[in-house]
Amino acid sequence: MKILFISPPTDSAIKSVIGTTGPPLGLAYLASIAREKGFDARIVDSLAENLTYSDVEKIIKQYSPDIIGITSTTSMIPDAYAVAKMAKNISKDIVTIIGGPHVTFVPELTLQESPEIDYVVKGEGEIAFSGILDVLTKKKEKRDVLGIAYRKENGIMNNPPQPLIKDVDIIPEPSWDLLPMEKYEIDNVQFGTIMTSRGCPYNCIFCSSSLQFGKQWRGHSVERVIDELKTLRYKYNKREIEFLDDTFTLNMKRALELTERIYKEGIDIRWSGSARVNLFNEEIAKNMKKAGAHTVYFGIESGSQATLDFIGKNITLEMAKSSVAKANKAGLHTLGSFIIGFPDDTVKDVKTTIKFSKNVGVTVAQFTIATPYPGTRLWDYVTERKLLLTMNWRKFTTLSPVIKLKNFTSDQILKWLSWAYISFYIRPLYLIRDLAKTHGFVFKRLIPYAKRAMTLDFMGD
Ligand code: B12
Ligand code: SF4
Repeated sequence: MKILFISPPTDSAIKSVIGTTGPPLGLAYLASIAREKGFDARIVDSLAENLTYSDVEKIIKQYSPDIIGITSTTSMIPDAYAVAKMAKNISKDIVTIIGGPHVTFVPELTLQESPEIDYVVKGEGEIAFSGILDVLTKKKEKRDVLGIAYRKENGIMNNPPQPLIKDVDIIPEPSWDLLPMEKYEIDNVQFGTIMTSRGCPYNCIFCSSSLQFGKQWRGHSVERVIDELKTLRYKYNKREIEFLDDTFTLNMKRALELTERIYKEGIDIRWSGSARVNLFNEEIAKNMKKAGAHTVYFGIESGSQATLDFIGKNITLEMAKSSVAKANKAGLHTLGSFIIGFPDDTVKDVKTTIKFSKNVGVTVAQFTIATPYPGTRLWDYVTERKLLLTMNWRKFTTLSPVIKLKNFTSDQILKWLSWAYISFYIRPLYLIRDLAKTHGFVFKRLIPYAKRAMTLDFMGD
């Protein structure tokens, strides 16, 4: 049997917002699962290959798959539906499966919105997906596969969730060979991604990924990570690597061990990863730097303690200052993420956040508008109070207002977003030059994002 995995083409504004893309890692893991079970698999990364719908249609016709597996975030879901429709138009016999951080939390709605989707996989996908393959090869019954939703006569069946994979080392390495690896590059530097752990026990109101991979942190063994890094570096010539873990430093002991090993093995990569300001110290900062890290991301989110408390961030402004200082001292760039436009935010809160972004010491700042992704506490908060302005999923990019705010109109919050970028970046010109000189990768990726925010040209798609 043949499976075609597709990251859909998108005509929306997102592509120009993000400026670049990375490998669809989820599909690469799933392809490995399919291959282990003896299926023939291919992956289409439409974003990386700049494919249009008609290109994808041609590929489907040529490859003639039995199964199509589509991945999607919230803002791309209309594109995912379009791909499913295209597949069914080509042949009604193609089985369509979808997964990812959107459909996980709205499985029934997904099946209602897209009659061309046969199965929804919720949460971590590997085991549930493998279960569907067993159903399709008649080894299992649908009702026995946890973590999926599907159509049945007179309705939709939404099975209970699949338990999290305890030992993540049982997941095979991603099928990099099925991806257009050479296309992932920035300024002629080959770029790759790795996820060394899954899950995060914190409960930030806006966070979708910690719900997708669960509240239980599970790390790959140091050996496994080193193997993957070596493959990326020596087989695919990736010199720049982004660690995609929700919080790389969540298990500080392991983060220290891992960075020590990267250093000892002499793997010459430059990389970036995320930390929490309450889970960071001088030792880890030094180790990260020694192991080739150039940037650490901190979710600082707000300069207003009241907003931080609303988010449930469990950090203080002092922690933020102190951790940023430690990272800077170790020679790391620091990227602070800030969110404005929570439902009750006041002008003072937003001003305080912008001011804090400049005082906290981060070298780079990313500002976004609070966006209630399905599944999150913010989604519940907003929908319970009828504050959702639109169900047009394309607008869920974090750069378009989708919440009715108490103290701002949509236009006003957009202007504040724009002002946040201008205010942060127009200030220290010396710093921008400095970062550009050192080819700060993260900074480069942020430029298109900031540019769009500053031109306020991101309302439509
Ligand atoms: C890397 C990344 C990016 C890269 C994307 C590269 C790429 N081609 O994938 C870039 C920088 C381009 C990007 C952009 C954006 N991103 Co982003 N990104 C991530 C990040 C950090 C990692 C994604 C990843 O590789 N995960 C690892 C893999 C293994 O997980 P996965 O893809 O979810 O796949 C697993 C399951 O979901 C499931 N699954 C997924 N697809 C499928 C398909 C099938 C058929 C099946 C069976 C199962 C299945 O099984 C997989 C294996 O377990 C996640 C956070 C996270 N921890 O996941 C955010 C995340 C996906 N991004 C998010 C957002 C909001 C965005 C942006 C809108 C902009 C922004 N403000 O950040 C844009 C929109 C991009 C778009 N095209 O829609 C949100 C999505 C929330 C949502 N509901 O949509 C996330 C979850 C972060 C968050 N805020 O919580 N992003
Ligand atoms: S710490 Fe990060 S990954 Fe964890 S819940 Fe908060 S935002 Fe999500």
